[in-house]
Amino acid sequence: MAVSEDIDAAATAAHGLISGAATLDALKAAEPEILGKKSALGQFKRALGGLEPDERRVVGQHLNAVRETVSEALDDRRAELAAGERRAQFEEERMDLTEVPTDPGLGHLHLVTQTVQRLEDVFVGMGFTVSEGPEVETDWYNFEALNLPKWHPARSMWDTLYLNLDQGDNVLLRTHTSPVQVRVMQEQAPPIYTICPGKVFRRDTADASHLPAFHQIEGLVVDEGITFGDLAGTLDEFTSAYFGGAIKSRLRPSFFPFTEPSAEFDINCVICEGSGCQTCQRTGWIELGGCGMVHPNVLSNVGIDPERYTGFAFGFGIDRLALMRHGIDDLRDMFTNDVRFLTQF
Ligand code: FA5
Repeated sequence: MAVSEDIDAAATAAHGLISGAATLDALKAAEPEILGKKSALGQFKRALGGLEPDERRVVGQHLNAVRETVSEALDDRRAELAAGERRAQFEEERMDLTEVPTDPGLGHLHLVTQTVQRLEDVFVGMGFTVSEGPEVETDWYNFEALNLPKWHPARSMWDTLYLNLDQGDNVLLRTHTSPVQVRVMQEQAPPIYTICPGKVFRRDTADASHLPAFHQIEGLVVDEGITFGDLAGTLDEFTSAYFGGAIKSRLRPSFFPFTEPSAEFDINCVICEGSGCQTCQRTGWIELGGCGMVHPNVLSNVGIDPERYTGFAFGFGIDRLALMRHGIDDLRDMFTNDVRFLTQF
């Protein structure tokens, strides 16, 4: 039948267009010519109306079968080209993750860690050991054992963060490193010469000289015959070992419930070395921390005989110490983790 042969010839041409399209775009551009209304196969469809009913049925069936084959071939080719183009794209965008940068820019210890290590070196050189304690404490270690019963007004010196563990106000984030001295005294009989560095927490709003989480270092000595003179000498020795011989320390009367007598200790301003400048408000001195002779009640609380032993303790802020030593304006700069700042130290 002549019409059927023409249809087959048109189908062959259509398959030729399909397999000849090398890209998805080319295939899309050829689609009107393959199965579109104006394509040969499209025109046969329109011409069916002019045939006799019998012939129309036969030719119609043949045309439908052919169009279906062409349509399937078109779909297959489209999928094949799409997969090929995706593969090519992946290949082009593939990243070589084994690539090693020529300058990996090795990091270094954080300024606070460096400061802790330097402090430890100085005190270990003076014969102290290093002790650690938990950051989550009970009220007893953080306050009661340190001669701060629940009703003591001096508790307000430490704005405390309590943990909600259904235990009332019993579990808290330690507000200072002083609870570590209690733990050391419980575990170890005198003589004790130790320092306790660590992280502490307070409900303080962050500003240039305050952080809600900061670092302290505690010093504790308990032995026979320890006097206030030993405390002053140790702090002075530490000051020149850490800051250099030009910087001296001094003690001013103060109050802490766990030491009696108590003092604040100041050092010569590290910026002007004592001559007076803006940083030290022209006094030549900067406050570093608190200290004093361990209160007899604290010794009794941990089972050490205060008639036989005496001791001293001191505690100061490590972050503020690093700030002073390096002339940093704002404590917060140390923890916003801007590498441009951190790589300076
Ligand atoms: C104490 O915490 C006492 N435990 C110190 C002590 C130990 C006294 C042993 C006597 C014997 P104070 O609350 O003053 O004391 O804190 C000590 C130091 O921590 C301060 O001098 C300061 O350097 C630092 N500090 C306090 N609050 C902050 C804060 N929010 N951010 C950064 N540093 C702080």
